[in-house]
Amino acid sequence: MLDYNVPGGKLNRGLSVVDSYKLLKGEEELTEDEVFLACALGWCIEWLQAYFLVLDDIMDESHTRRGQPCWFRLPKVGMIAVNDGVVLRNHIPRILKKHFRSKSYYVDLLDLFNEVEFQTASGQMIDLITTLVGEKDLSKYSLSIHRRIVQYKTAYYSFYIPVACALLMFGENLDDHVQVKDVLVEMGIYYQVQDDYLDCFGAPEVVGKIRSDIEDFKCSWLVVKALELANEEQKKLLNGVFEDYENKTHEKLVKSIETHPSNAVQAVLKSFLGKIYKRQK
Ligand code: GPP
Ligand code: MG
Ligand code: MG
Ligand code: MG
Repeated sequence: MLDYNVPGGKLNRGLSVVDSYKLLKGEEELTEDEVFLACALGWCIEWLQAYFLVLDDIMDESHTRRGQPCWFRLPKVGMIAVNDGVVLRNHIPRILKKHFRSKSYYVDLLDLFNEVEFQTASGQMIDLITTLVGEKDLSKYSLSIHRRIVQYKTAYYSFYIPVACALLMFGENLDDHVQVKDVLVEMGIYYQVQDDYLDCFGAPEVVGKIRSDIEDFKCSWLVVKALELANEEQKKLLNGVFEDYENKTHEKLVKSIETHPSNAVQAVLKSFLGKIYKRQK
């Protein structure tokens, strides 16, 4: 179950802990112990992601993930996948306890993972109740509700938590990094807009999953924008609108990153942004 669900993704989230920590240290080489701890935190985030995806695929009635059938689609698995999700989730505090219990930032790490899980589940809740099958009430679909959904269901666990882990390991207090959080949340929103776009226009063999947002009647960025712009040749139009959105957002994020006083923090944020700009999967 672990081999099927934990590896196989892009590992952006996990690797970002290690990359961010390296950038924060600057010239100084990482010790073997530091590399190990940063990797352990990176894997905790990949475990968290595996837990979310196993359950999200059941809720979204998806068919494939990372180029293979969704875990719950395997005949011998089915709804046992719900318990597997819980088991995946339970690995996180166990890994943290094993490797971090003596650290001064242990409580902050536990608190961070708990808070981010709550934010993600809250986002998932709004995603699901906005999408009530049968209701098909488009009047609820707006850019502001879309923004709220994607901020909570994606941005915190995909963008904020990797950098927050690196900052905690580096001895920082997260309350001193509100600007970093704001930039990462914006980046996460952009990432989920890309996900919405790729759900419809991406190549399934590259993205690794078969589209499902239209069938699921999801409050996706595409429908929200289409509604805003209304009628005729929406598909063609949306393509152009997305490119425009991608370029403008990138420009805005770079500008906002460049106002940060620390070059190391700027490097952390820019390296993360570099990983997702114009992504194909
Ligand atoms: C992505 O939404 C959001 C998640 C995977 C968070 C799930 C949260 C839970 C508490 C289970 P998505 O459905 O658009 O992702 P994908 O396109 O990868 O299925
Ligand atoms: Mg979903
Ligand atoms: Mg999904
Ligand atoms: Mg999606």
